[in-house]
Amino acid sequence: MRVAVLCDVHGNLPALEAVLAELDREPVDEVVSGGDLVWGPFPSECLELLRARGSRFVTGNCERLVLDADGDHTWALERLDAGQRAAVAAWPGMIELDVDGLGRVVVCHGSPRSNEEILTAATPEDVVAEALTGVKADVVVCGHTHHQFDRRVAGMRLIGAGSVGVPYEGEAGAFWALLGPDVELRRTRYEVEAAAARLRATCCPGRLEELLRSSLLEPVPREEAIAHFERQAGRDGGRAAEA
Ligand SMILES: [Mn+2]
Repeated sequence: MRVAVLCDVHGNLPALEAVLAELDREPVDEVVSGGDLVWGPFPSECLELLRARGSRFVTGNCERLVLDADGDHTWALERLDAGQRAAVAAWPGMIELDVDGLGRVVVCHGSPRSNEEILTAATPEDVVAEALTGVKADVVVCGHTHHQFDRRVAGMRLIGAGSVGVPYEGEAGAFWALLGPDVELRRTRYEVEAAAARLRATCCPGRLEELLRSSLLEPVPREEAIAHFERQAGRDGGRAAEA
């Protein structure tokens, strides 16, 4: 069994289309959306593309912001019909899968206990272990921090799937994870200048221009993004300075 985990699409339809085109060439048994799908320029279109694939969905923190019509997120909510809103509201915080070669896999957004938990490539091991307390899994796949990593902590393998739509990898592309029989951290290339024009044309409000620039057009270095997330979590850069 092979599973594609697509996190943090953030309504970036051209990026999602590029990944799904790759999955047409290399089919998988399951597609799992790891949250933060529907805040961004093409919420309805991204949702429908994944529904058409029979995807399973985990909720992210941005799904709650959209459903609560929080500030700029109101725009995305207005693009979802009643059926779509009900579907999004029902998404679980995590899902479990059995993947040959990997064992019991948990897919979540921030961590199994919170879709706002910040786990990075540099998060100290004791912090990760505490976040995973009580979790019964061989592999935990998370998103939310928009960069890829593959760590072994507390007897488990912790995977950062990266972000399809708004990656902080120091290079452009759509980043995701392929599970089974091992874990492959994947990057799908696409035309980001053309994509940016399509995304801008939606007139999606909020930080779109800043997100496009920092993730795709002039990508900030990965280490800078990791240090930013660690500071945001109150951890003063974690191990990023040593990385
Ligand atoms: Mn998130």
